[in-house]
Amino acid sequence: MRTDSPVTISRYDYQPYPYDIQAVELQFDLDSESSQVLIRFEAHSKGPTPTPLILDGEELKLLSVSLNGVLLPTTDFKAEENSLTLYPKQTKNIVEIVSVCKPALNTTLMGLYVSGAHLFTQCEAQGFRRIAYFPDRPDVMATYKVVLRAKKAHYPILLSNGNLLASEDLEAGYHQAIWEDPFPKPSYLFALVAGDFDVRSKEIQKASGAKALLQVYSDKGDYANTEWAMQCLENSVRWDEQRFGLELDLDRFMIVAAHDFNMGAMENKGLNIFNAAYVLAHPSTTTDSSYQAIEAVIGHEYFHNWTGNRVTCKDWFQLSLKEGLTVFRDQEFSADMQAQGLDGVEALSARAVKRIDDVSILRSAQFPEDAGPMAHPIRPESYEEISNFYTATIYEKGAEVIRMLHTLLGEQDFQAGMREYFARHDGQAVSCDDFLDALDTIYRQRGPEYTLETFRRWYEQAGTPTVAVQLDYDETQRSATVTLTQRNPAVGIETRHAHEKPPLHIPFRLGMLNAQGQTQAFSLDGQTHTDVILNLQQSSQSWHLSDLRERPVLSLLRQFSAPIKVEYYRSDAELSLLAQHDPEPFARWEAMQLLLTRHLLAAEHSARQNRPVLLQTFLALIQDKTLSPAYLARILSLPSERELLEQTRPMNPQRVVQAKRTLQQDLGLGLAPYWQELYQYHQQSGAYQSDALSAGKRALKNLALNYLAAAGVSTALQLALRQFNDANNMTDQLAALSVLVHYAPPEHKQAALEQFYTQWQHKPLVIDRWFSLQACAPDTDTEKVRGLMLHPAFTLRNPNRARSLIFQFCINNLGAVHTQAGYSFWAEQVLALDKLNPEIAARLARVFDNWARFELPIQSELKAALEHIAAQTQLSANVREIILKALTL
Ligand code: B3K
Ligand code: ZN
Repeated sequence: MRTDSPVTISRYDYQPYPYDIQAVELQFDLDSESSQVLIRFEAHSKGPTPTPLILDGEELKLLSVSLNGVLLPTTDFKAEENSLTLYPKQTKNIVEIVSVCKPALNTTLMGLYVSGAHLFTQCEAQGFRRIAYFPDRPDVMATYKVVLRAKKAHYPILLSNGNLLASEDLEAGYHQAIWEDPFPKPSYLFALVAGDFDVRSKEIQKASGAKALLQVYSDKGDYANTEWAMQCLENSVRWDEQRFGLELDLDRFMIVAAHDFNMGAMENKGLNIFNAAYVLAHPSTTTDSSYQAIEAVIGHEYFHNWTGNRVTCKDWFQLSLKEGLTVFRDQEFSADMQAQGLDGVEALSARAVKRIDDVSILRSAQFPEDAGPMAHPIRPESYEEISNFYTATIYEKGAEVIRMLHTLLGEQDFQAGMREYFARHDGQAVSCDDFLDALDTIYRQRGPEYTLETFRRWYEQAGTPTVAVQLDYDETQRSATVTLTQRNPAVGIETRHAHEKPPLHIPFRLGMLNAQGQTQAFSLDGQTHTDVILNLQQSSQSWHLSDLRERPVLSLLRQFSAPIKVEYYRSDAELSLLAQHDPEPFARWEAMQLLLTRHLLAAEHSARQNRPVLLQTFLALIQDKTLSPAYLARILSLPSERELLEQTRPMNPQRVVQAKRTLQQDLGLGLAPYWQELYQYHQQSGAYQSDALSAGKRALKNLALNYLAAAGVSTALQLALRQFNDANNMTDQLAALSVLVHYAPPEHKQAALEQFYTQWQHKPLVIDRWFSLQACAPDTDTEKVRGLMLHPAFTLRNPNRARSLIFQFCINNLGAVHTQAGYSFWAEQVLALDKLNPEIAARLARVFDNWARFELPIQSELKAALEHIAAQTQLSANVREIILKALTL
C-alpha cells in the first residue's frame, strides 16, 4: 500500500538499461511462511565507466549483498523501499544477493504466493521484484538456471521454466530440482510452481520430427478434468505449425492450474500458469462457452511462446505488440477450429459466429473504455501503474488493428511479414514500430502507393472513429458514388484541449444487394466486384461504382473490417431485408442488431407499434434452413444491456433494463409456437459432445426456452425444471437454473438454488457460477449480495469468487446496482479489495469510469462515491490512478 504522490511514466523517458545481464542463477529454499532466495548474475557495463547498478525490489527482506565475491558492508550499497543500488568499480561484475519473501502473507497474488497447498509465482508485469532484487524490466533478457529446494512431503513436485536438469533427495526430508531455460528471457517470464499435483502427459512429434512432452498439472483428483486442456494444447501446437510455420522450441511444455489467480493465465516460458477456470473441463461441470474460452486461452498462452516470448517488448508501452498480435492469433485459431471440416457457406457462417462473439466483447468492453477517462491508444503515451493497462484497448482493439493489417496484406503477405519480423528480431525486445516496419517492407513490394505510414496512426490515436456513409445513386447512368467521411474526435483527457485528430487508414469492406436481397455486382476501377475493400485514408473520400442494374442496398463494414462506428440511415424495411438476405453473415447479424437496437431504444409506444417488422424478420430467420443453430442463436439474441446503455444519451440504465424485458416478452409471446418447436427440435440425446454444432444446438434451444419463460408461457417453467433435473451437462443445467432464477416463483427458485449448491458444493468453479447467477438475478439487491458474502463458500481473497459475486453484481445487474445503496456497496468493496489485492481492486474501480455520461441524479451520486474513495488516505497506486483519472474528467 503506497501513499506517496503518483509518478507518471512517459513513453519518451525510455533509457536502455546500462548493464547487460547474463546467466541468472536462482536458488530457492521454499516454505509457505518464509522463502529464502539467492540470486546470482553477471552484470557487464555497456559503457566504459561503470554507473550505479540499480535493482528493483519490493517487500523483500534483504539478508546479504556480494559483489565479485566480496560480501558488502551496508555502507557500500543503498537499500531503499523499492530498490537496491550497488556501486561497481569495474565493468564486469558478479552480483549475489540473498533475500526473503513471505508467500503466505502475499494476498496480492503477484510474486511468490500460496494457493491451496501449493506455491505459485506471477511476475508479469512487475512481480519478479517481489521475489528477488533484479532489473525487473522486459528489455533485460538473460538465461536462467533455477534450483528449487523444499520439504518433499509438502511440495513433492517442483517446476520451473525450461528443462529439468536434475532432481534429488536431500537430508531431513528435503529434495531439490534443477531447471534450466536455454532461451534468454525477461524476468516477467520467470515462473516456479511447488506442490502436489495430478499430471496428464502426452508425447508428441513436432513438425520437424523431434519429440516434445506436453503436460497439464492440476489439483489431486482433477486428472479427469484435464483431457480437454491437453487436446487444446496439442491443437495449438499443430495450428501454429500449420498456419504460421512456428514450431514449439522446447522439449517440454507445461500448464499448471491454480485456483487463486488474478487473470486468465500467464505465458511463462515453458511453464504456463493458468487460472483453473481456463484449464479444468468436464461436461457435467463446464459450459460450452467455458469449453471455448479454455480453447482460446490455452491457444493464446501457447502462441505467446513466439509472439511475446521469443520476441518480447522493449518497454511496457509496447504491450500490444505481444497482446494484440496474440489475441488476433487466438481468435483465428478458434475460428479455424470451429470451421474445421466445413467448407463454403457453412465455414463462413462458423467463422462469423466467432467474429460476432469477438465484436460483441469489443463493443461492450472496449468502445466504452475508448470514450471514457481511461481512453488510450493501443500504444499508450503514459501510465502510473502498468497493471492498469492490461486493458480491452491493448488486447481487443490491438487485435483489431492486427486484423486490419491482415486484411490489407492478405494471408500470404501477412505471413511473409511475420517471417520478416522473426528474421529481424528473434531473441530481441522490440517495439510496435519494429513490427510495423517488417510488415511495411512486404507491403511496399506491391508498388509506391502501398505503405503503412497512415496506418501507424492507429498506434497513436485513442477513440473509436466514426465513418459516415453517403450513397448517391444515378438512375440514368446506373452508377453510384459512395462517400466515406471519418471523424476522430478528442476523447478522454484529450477533450481538455479539444482537437480533431488526423485521419486513419480504415479498410472498409463493402458489398451490394438488390431490392430482392440478391447480390448485386458492380464495377470499380474497371473491374467487376461483388465485395470490395475501400481504403479510406483521408478525412473524406468518394468511390464511383458503375454497371449497377438497380439502386443498391449497401452491405457495410462486412466482417467488421475495422473497429469503428458506422453512420448511415436505413429504413426498418432495408434492415430487415439485409437481416434476411445479406450473404455476408457478419453484416447480416449486424443488420438485425441495428433493427433490434432501434426498437429497444425507441419510445415504448412507437416501438410496440412497429413490432410486426421484428416478428416477421425473426420468423423468416427461424424458417431459414440454411442457417446453423449457432448462428441462429446469435442473430435471434438481443444486444446486451451494456451495449444498449452505451447508446442512450444520457445513459439511463433503468430504461434499458425495462426495454429489454418488454421486447423479450413480446418476441416470446409473438413467436411462442416457434420457440416451442425450436426447443423440441434441438433436444439432443446421447452423451455430451463439446463440438461447435452440438454447442450451437444447445445455445439455440436454451435461447428458445428463455423467450418462452420471458413471455410467461405456462409450460416454460416445467420445461426448465425438467431440464434442470435431467441435464447431462452444465450448459443445459445452468441455462435451466437461470430461467428458474429469473422467472420462477421465489420458493421454486430457492429450492433449485439449494439443490444446485448441494450437488456442486465441492466444485469451486461451479460454485462461482452459482454466485454469479444470483448476483445477476432481477430480485437481487445489495442486501442480498451482502447476505451471499456471509455464505461460508464466499471469500474476497479468491479473485474468481470476488469476480463471480461482486463484479457480476456491479457490472451486470444494472437494475440493482444503479441505486444509492449499489454505489455505496461498490465503493466499500473497492476499498476492501484494495487492502488485499490492488490489481483486482483497480478492475472493480473501473466499473463506473463513465459516470459523467449518466443521467441525473445518477451522475452526482456516482461522483460522490468516487470522491469517497479518493478521500481515503491509504489507497494503492492502482486504485488511485483509476479514481483520480475518472474524477479529472
Ligand atoms: N500476459 C498475461 C497478462 C499478465 C497481466 C499481469 N497483470 C496474460 C496474457 O495476456 O496472456
Ligand atoms: Zn496475452
